[in-house]
Amino acid sequence: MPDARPTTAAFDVVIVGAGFAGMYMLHRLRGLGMSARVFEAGSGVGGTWYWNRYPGARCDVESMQYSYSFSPELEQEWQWSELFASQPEILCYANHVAHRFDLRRDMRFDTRVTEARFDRSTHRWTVRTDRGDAVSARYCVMATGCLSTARVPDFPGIKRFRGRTYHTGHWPHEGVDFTGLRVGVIGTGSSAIQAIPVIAQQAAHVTVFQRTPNFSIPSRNGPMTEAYADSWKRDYPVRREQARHMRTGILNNPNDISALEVPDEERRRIFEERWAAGGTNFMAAFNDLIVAQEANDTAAEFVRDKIRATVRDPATAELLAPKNHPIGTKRICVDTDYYGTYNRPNVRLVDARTTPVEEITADGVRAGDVEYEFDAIVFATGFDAMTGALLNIDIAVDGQTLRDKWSAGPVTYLGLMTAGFPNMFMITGPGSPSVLSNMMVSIEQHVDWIADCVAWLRAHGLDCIEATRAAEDGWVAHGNEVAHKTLYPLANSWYMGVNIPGKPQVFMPYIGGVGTYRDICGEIAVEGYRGFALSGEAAALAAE
Ligand code: N01
Repeated sequence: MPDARPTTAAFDVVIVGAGFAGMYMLHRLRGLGMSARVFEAGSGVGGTWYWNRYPGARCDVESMQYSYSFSPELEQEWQWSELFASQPEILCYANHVAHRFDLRRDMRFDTRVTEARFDRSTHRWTVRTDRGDAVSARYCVMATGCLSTARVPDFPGIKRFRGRTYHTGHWPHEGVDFTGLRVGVIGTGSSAIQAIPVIAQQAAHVTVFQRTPNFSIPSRNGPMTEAYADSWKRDYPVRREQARHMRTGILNNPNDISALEVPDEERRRIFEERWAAGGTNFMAAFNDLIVAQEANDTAAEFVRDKIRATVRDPATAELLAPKNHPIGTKRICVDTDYYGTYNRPNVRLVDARTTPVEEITADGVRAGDVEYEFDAIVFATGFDAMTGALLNIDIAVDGQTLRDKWSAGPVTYLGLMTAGFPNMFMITGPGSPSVLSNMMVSIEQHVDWIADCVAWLRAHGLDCIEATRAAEDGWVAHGNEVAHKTLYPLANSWYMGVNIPGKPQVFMPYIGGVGTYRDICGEIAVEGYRGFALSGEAAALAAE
């Protein structure tokens, strides 16, 4: 039934989220002469970089590659100070972009979108917010981010704790001074691995509760030299274009031979070279690390040996060495002195697999039979990834909600749209390379595809686009087939939804590669949006 409640404003497009995706989407739509309104729950732009302000937060994609490519002037004028930019610097960049392109005038901050309804008779969405806005829009673009719904496990007793608690994904803007404090950190994912070394330098004592050890590669971060930045800036158009066709959207110098093709000594030399260079490029050392268990084992054992060589206490080293998942199948971490931090006298590791965190007490954490006393607890416990932010909004069409439709896991066509929800686009949605890629490259590709699509619809007298069930089924089947050719489904990862109790366990991102995916999206558009049902005045006239 159409929603009879009045709306107060009408736009061509409503964009949900003012992270890098929402910002660029707005810029592109303005270029098409379309009106748009951005709603953002935070008080500023930057998305993930607005919220994740924990100590040590930085990007694990090189600064020269983790930046917008849409404006040659912007990429030439901006100066990064480090090889891997820190959270404050990336947030500063986001603010610079918002200012430079005058984006804020179409953004409403501190405003959370709560509900979206589509009316098939008008082909328009009505979008409502927690501040009472009710706006109408032809299209709705969900730029809600893949890792924006922070999650604290349901530990009994959290409210009893007398000290302070923090989640890495919701860090206080004024920062936290841990000087002299006893700190408990729960979790050892990317966020914890970045935060622990920094917190340990400040706190009196840090206890880390580790359920699953992770593989981490040293970042080898350092100051950006002028020569290095210039080498990129001189060659940006060529390098950006190459990156767009890489598997991960990152120029990572892939070595196109099998780890099993080379003698042990040569393999070790190549791993040593990658380890010394640092960063996620380690996983590009050979072409089969993520598809062949035996090849993967060689890389995993190499990293385990590095951990053993770094951590002085053999029992701690063994506990830190991951043995239950292939390397790279949980998101590989990048660190600055993570393993070395366990040599500090003020850092202790607790095995939360054999002694799980059972409750939070007034004074700390009880794991197994031991109560650990803390002044502060840091939950580095991750996110309801990829679907959490979308499903927190009450989205419905013809009485069907997105929550119902995705009750067995997210299904999409290209990760861009989901059948039954016309005119609603997702940026880096489930079913697209998203979190397996350089997000900047994937965001720009999706935004450009969506902008070109709505411009094409307008030019063809159409105003409604919807993924067909058949196309969606085909894409989901293809995504599953590709995922199951890899080792990824072997890990209990948030890629699979395993970290959220009751969440359906399906491999959510598309692992076919950024370049392949871009080609598929491009071909579908060129063929007049194959797999999408199109309607509007022109379609109606043609049918008569
Ligand atoms: O979250 P996570 P994150 N008891 O889900 C543990 C991106 N990112 O915020 O693995 C004890 O990875 C959980 O244990 P387990 C990046 O894509 C990027 O660290 O479920 N422990 C795990 O150790 C990353 O992958 C950057 O057994 C519990 C941890 O909490 C993603 O964000 C930096 C528990 C959660 O790890 C998420 O990373 C930071 C419990 N009950 C993040 N429940 C860079 O660019 C959960 N855990 C560098």
